Amino acid sequence: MNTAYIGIGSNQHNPKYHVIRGIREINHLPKIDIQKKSSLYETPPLGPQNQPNFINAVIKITTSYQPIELLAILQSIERKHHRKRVKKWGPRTLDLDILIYDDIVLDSDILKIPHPEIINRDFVLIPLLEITGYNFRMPKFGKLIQYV
Ligand code: PH2
Ligand code: MG
Ligand code: MG
Repeated sequence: MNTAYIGIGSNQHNPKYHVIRGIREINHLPKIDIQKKSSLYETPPLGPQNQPNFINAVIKITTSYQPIELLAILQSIERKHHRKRVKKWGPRTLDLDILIYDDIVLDSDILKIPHPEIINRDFVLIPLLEITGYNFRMPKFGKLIQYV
């Protein structure tokens, strides 16, 4: 079994609803079990400012899907939420990003693991650390904050 962390975001049409529904849909998948859920955070948009605030969260899952399969499954859930890929960093009904997958470091065109922006985004880091604890060692980036 593999462990992964998924970042969830929405800022369209009742974003809290999309985040909660998205988590529920992930939990219903046969090869995924949700282990932990962060709180839901309301966050100001990164990127274009003329869009609503986001609701963000992170979940920890165990799964027997391999990373590329997991990506395809998550994209199929995004599509169910009528996610349209219109504009980079623009508004979205549901965004499901693989943040971390075991200790894998992957740098392909369609998928980069760990997500390259994790350490630059408070709306990812804060919910991630809420569920991992501050002693979490992140693949590639190393230990975020070391206890002394
Ligand atoms: N996602 C983006 C662009 N900007 N801003 C916030 N606050 N939260 C997000 O999830 C987010 C964003 C593209 O994926
Ligand atoms: Mg994203
Ligand atoms: Mg995405």
